[in-house]
Order: sequence, then structure tokens, then C-alpha cells
Amino acid sequence: MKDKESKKLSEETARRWLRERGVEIDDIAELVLFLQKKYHPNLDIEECRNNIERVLSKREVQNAILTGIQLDRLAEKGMLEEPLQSIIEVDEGLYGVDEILAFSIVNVYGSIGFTNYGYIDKQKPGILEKLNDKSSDKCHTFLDDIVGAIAAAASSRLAHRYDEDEDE
Ligand SMILES: [Ca+2]
Repeated sequence: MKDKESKKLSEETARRWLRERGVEIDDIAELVLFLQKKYHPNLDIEECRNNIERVLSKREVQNAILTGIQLDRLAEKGMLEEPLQSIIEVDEGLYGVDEILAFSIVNVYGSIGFTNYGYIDKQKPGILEKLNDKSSDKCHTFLDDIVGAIAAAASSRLAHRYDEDEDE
């Protein structure tokens, strides 16, 4: 596959898989609003959406999305080998690789993303609460961290841009 083709396929697939797993851009935009509204009272959902679009255009973000969702899906179908199958299926607390994968997204716009990520991971607002609902037959062991990380990275990007505007 040519580089350009593969880049396009990667972005399209990552976006489609998020939708197929029940996550819309607006769900993530709500999380960004939740994180940033107190610092930027005039912030609207459109601007949150724009920042998420930019995050999703990054190759390392797409790679994390594709890898995490693929593992969630295979676990849901019981297709992984043990002991990994059980670990991911029951979302074992000490596993931690789901968070480490998400860090590659948080990292994209620097370290303030980590504070946002930690906060949102504790609060679990909106879509994150849904993804953490263990009574569903879906496996979102990776997806919840990925979604939180996209929101954290978009918040960092947004905050950087506000700071730049204020300096001008
Ligand atoms: Ca998780």
C-alpha cells in the first residue's frame, strides 16, 4: 500500500470504528467542554469538535484507536488466547496496558494532557460512564481510555491555542 493510501485508510477506519463502537465526535466534544469550560467560559461545542478533528488526524492517535478497538473486539468474541482473553474480557484492574496505549494519544500535545486525562478518568462523565457499564455484553477495556485520552489531548491543544491568543 502506498503511504498516502495507507494514511487515508488509517484515518477513515479509526473514525468508523469509533462510531461502530458507539462513540460519536460530539460525545468526545462534551468531554472536552466538561474539562475546559471552567477555564474558558465562552468555549462552545464547535470549537471542541474542531480540536478533536485535529487530534484524530494524527497517525499515532489512529494507531492507538485501531489497536485498542481491535483487541476489545477480539475479546468480545472470545478470540484471544489465555491468559489475555480473560484479562481483557473482565477488564482486570492491574492490567494497565489499556492506559499505557492511551498515553500515546495524551502525549501528542504535551504533558498537560496527563492532568486532564487523570481527572476525566476519575470523574467518568458522559460517554465514559456508558463505556464503563459492566452490565453490557460489550468489552470496552481499551476504548474507555482511548476516548478519555482523545478528550484530554484535544483539551491540551485547545488550551495551548488560548494561551497563544492571550500572548498576542
Ligand atoms: Ca480501561
